[in-house]
Amino acid sequence: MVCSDYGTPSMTSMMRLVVNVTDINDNAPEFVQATYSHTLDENNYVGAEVVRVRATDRDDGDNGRLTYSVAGGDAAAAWFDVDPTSGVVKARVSFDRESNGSLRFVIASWR
Ligand SMILES: [Ca+2]
Ligand SMILES: [Ca+2]
Repeated sequence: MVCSDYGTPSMTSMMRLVVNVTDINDNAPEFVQATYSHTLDENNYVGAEVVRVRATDRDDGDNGRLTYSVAGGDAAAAWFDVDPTSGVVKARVSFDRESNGSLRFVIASWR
């Protein structure tokens, strides 16, 4: 930046201005895939790993740090656990194909 006076001769002074742009939380997390489809053999053991989901967030620091949770009703939460940091989804129950052939649920990511 330069500052000048109106005198004759004009005198000037200069200074350096540094602007640091800080991050705000203006990006929502995005899942790498919009839909994950996975098959699981019935009569699985409780705690069997089903799938690993992953989302990314363009923000920095805490604004880009993610946590995962099962959304979309009590049934989904009764069927599956998702690790809040790793995104690994595990079965909470042993499934029986004859009573539940296809399970659909939603995982949300926050920050
Ligand atoms: Ca964010
Ligand atoms: Ca940002």
